[in-house]
This record gives sequence, structure tokens and C-alpha cells, in this order.
Amino acid sequence: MKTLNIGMIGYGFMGRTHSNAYSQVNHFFDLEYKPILKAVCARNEERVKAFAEQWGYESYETDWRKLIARDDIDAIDICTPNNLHKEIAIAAAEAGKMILCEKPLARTADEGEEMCQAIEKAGVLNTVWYNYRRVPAVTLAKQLVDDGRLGRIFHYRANFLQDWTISADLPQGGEALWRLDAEAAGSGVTGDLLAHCIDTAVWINGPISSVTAMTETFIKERTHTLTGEVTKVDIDDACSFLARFANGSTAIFEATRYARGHKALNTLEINGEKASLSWDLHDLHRLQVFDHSDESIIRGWHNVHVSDGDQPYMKNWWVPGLQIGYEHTFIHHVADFLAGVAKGESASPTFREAQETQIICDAVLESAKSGQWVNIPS
Ligand code: SOE
Repeated sequence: MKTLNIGMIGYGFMGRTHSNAYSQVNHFFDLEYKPILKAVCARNEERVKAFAEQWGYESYETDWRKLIARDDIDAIDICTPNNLHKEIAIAAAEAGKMILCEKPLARTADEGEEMCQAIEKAGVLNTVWYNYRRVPAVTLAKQLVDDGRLGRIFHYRANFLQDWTISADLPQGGEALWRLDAEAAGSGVTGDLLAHCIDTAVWINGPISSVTAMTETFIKERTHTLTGEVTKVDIDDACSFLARFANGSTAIFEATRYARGHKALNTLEINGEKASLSWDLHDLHRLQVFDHSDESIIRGWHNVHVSDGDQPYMKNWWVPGLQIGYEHTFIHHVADFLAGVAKGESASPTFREAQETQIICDAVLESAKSGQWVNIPS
């Protein structure tokens, strides 16, 4: 079996999901390549050493430039806060490494464009970890739309609701709370949560052509973890936007971290002429399907438990009826990436595909500022 030596930078929540995926993938998928946990990199030596031991990395580094310079690393996995994605990705591309980058690709579309150009110039394989595409029920939704089972699409509806930033005492910035610091994150819920919804939406329903948005920052000032000073909050705590797709369908998207009671309510619904689909992360193995051609006495919404061998990814797991979860979406992504490596192809979404989401996020934030519709260049 051929090996692919991974050098992962950052070891937070995503570092754990990715490390788990690399460790599990060859047990469940027949692949030409096996990822090797060669090195993990982070600034705090004591903690990165402990992480390396816990997850079985062969070595560790405290300087990402040294990691990229190593000859024994084939692929760089970027799990850092968003403000470091660009510099690391460009350096990794210039060193000829493959790159797996956490979402969102960058803080802004300008940064994303520089990253795309760097990987295109270097010709390195790449992907961005938009994991929810690889929930089997979501992949099945895409298949049904592609097969024309919904007919003409009229509406797309998506939400990503959380409630973890409601407390005014929560500081911003630093290792645990960089998502609240615009300098590190780029934006708030738009780049963090809506980016997921947009990635899935564009993948399933095609390009978005225009948006009009509204954002709100409910807590205007927070103590900054790194300086101890109370500073202005520049992220969007909530964002809602309307969109038009190039295929003529209309859409409504909403994300917030102030929806008391919701921890990760990520949902989508698609209404077509012939059928509708609905999915909810809290019940991630189920796809709700309404098929208008069913005229029987039991017509109505069907609750499809996506766990059979002929449904996406499921033949690689247990027996029909037994479900899988969140962590498996990352395993699927690694499996697809490794299958691509064997063919010399990048796994979707590539940097260039993820850049489309970046452009839409920028347009959403621009519209929220101007109060105007913003067109997305095709
Ligand atoms: C934020 O709380 C977060 O962890 C996002 O950063 C992830 O992308 C999302 O999948 C879950 O929520």
C-alpha cells in the first residue's frame, strides 16, 4: 500500500476530527493510499507533544515553516484559525505539498483568490473540509436533485443556529474564542456557519446569482482574551440573507449564535415541482422526502433512514439499519481525497470551488452594509 505522510498544523476541535479520520479510513475503505500521521505542529510544545502521543503522530513541530520544509511530509492539513490559512497554504503550495484546508478557505475572497492562484500555479492536489456534503443523507439529496427527481427547483432554505455566544461575559479572541475575533476569523456566523450552508447549497442547486442580507452584532464590546482590554466586536452575531440561484429558484438562509436552545441546528429544505427534500443535522442519518407522484393513500412525507448499502458511503459501514455520525463525514472526505490522490485529482470542494462560497460570503457582508442587492459574478 502506498503511503501519504500527513503534516497537520493546529490541533483543536478540527485537529481531532481530522486525526480520527486519517486513523480510521483504511479500516473501512479499500484504497491504494494510507495516510501516515507523520507530524503535528502547534506553538505550545508541551501540548503538541501530548497531542502527538494521544493520537499516534510520529513526531511534532512547533514552527509550521519547519514542518513545510520537511522532505518526509506529502500533505499539509491546515486546522489553524482562519487568519493563518493563506500564509500557510501559499507556503505549502510553493513547497509542492498537497493541501487539505479547514473551512472557510480564507477570511475574504481576496485572500481566497491568492490561495487559489498559488495552488493552481504549483499544481498541487487540494481540498477544503466542508464536511456536511459527505453526510450520506446530504449526498443522497444531491443525487436526487441531479437525477431530476425534484424537477424544477423553486425554493432552497437553510439554517445554522447555535446559542453559545449569548453571554456578554464571554471574551473575544485567543485560542478558544478566535471565532469571535474578526481579525482571526474574518467574519462571524457568515464565514463560520453560513459558509457550510452555502457550500452545500451551491453544490446541490448550482450557482447563486444575487443576495440581499442583514446582519446584527448583539454584544457590541467584549474583553479581548489576549490584551485584557474591552474592544469593539466586529463579527456578525447573526446573519440572514435572501438569494436567487442561476436556475431561477429563490432562497432564504439564516445563521446565528443567539438562538437560545439550539446548539447546531443545521437544516436544509428544497422544494421542487415534483418533490421536496428536508434534512436536519440533529437527525443526520435521515432524509425526509415528499414525492408528488405518489398518489397512494399513504402519500406524504417519507422518512428515509439512510443506512442501506446502496445509499452513499453506507456500504463501507455496518449493516443496513445501523447508522453513523458526525465524525464519519471527515472519514468520507479523507477517503475521497485519497481516492483522488491515486488518480491525480483533487477532492471536491477544491480551493477554486470553495472560493465560490468565499465570494458569496463577501457579497452577503457587503449587502448587509449597503442594504442593497449584490450580484455575484458568474
Ligand atoms: C462553530 O461552533 C462550529 O464549530 C463551526 O466552526 C464548525 O464548522 C461547525 O461544523 C460546527 O460549529
